[in-house]
Amino acid sequence: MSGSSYFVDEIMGVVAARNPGETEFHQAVREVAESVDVVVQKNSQLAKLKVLERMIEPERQVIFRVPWVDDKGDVQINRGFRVEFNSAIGPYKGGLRFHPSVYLGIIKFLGFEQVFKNALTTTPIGGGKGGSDFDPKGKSDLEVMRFCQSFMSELFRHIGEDTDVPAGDIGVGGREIGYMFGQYKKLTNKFTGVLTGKGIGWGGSLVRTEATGYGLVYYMTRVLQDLKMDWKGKKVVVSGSGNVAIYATEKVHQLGGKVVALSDSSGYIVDEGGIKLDTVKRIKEVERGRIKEYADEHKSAKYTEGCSGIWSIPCDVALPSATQNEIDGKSAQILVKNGCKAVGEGANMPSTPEAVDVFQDAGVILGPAKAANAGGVATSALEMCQNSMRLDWPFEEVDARLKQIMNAVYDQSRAAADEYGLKGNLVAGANIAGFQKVAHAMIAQGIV
Ligand code: NDP
Ligand code: 2IT
Repeated sequence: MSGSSYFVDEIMGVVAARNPGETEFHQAVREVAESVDVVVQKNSQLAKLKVLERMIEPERQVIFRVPWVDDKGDVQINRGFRVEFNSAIGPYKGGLRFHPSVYLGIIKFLGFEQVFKNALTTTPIGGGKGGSDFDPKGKSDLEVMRFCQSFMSELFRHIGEDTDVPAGDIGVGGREIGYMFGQYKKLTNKFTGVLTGKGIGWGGSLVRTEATGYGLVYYMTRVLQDLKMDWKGKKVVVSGSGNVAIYATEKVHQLGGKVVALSDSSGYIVDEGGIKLDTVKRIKEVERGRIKEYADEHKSAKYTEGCSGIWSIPCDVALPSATQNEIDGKSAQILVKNGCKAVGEGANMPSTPEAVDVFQDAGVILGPAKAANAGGVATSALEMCQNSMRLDWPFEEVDARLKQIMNAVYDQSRAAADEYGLKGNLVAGANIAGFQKVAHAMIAQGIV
């Protein structure tokens, strides 16, 4: 794709001038602008009503101080964010990320992408994102609790079950959601579906824990079908070893594939016989340890320091599920050279623009994050639905709905790509389909 169109240049000029230094946000906007250029050229109303120009400006952004006291009695100060990006099709919805790299540019790229992703899910949710530069790694449960309580002591006034419904992302799982929910309930005296990813038995939905990883594999099953392939006997490399990576691995194994590698920010493990997921779940979910410990327990496995080397392992399918820009152009070239046929983005924006070009030029099918990892937020929407009804659906029902949604995400993206003569370009297809749905709602609701 070329960024040379007048429309794209104009959008990018505005984004760069108004959001200086926020490079991840610029990257996310450029990709969407390049994809929807053809749509805007065809429909003069979109240009006249400045629909994309409005979409790139968040409806509301909140930045706040998060003071807390560590176990030594020292005062710590972090920064909290919530960016409420777009509410055209429903309440703001999107996760909270706790990671030392968090700054406004990360939250804005995530919030912007969430708008289109959520539109693709077929459920009525707008887009938002939040988080903090707090690092949960190495903190005690009590420190995490005190941080979460302080974070919610400000966030609570901006959210609500019909306004903005946060959830998890990197560094935010069931433990953190529990502490934040407890504080929200105490401050408001209300038990509502204000957060998703809650525990089972107190408002959480079955399948939400598994949903992003399972959904990614359901989506990639459709990609493989188009390539006249299935998972049986396929070698799969998954990066990360958190929530998304673990449940993507579980579903690949259930469908007959073999995941041979996982990673964390320190390094990666290779186990050619197939990753033993019970060990990973214990190390990561129970002990909160490092992936290196897997190789100490399983002599069949080898650990290597540094995470980018994971892409040099030959595989049929790659599922990057750690973080943004984890596959650069060079890593993409190695994957292609080693015969990788398809890439499914479990993480948000894991492929750099150079990597995307390499995959597309080589005919490797790329399932973009907005579509491929939409199963997590889609199941959050199902949790909201169950909370509103004050009912809990069985596992099989939520899983069947998730599968149905992932099929719909895929069908809409493929149809949009076909309509604009971009057959097989699921990146453009997802961007166009998501954009059209949000644009339609924004136009109907006037200039607000
Ligand atoms: P977790 O916190 O559970 O796990 C994150 C994993 O990625 C860990 O293995 C972590 O390693 C690794 N990682 C994080 N940051 C970096 C980094 N800068 N460099 C290398 N590795 C890193 O998060 P999730 O599994 O929930 O999220 C993973 C990705 O999936 C993110 O991009 C997230 O936005 C996306 N996503 C998550 C959804 C969800 O429902 N949870 C839904 C849709 C997308 P370490 O422990 O060393 O930090
Ligand atoms: O990136 C994502 O879609 C998520 N982190 C999940 C958000 C949610 O609201 O479930």
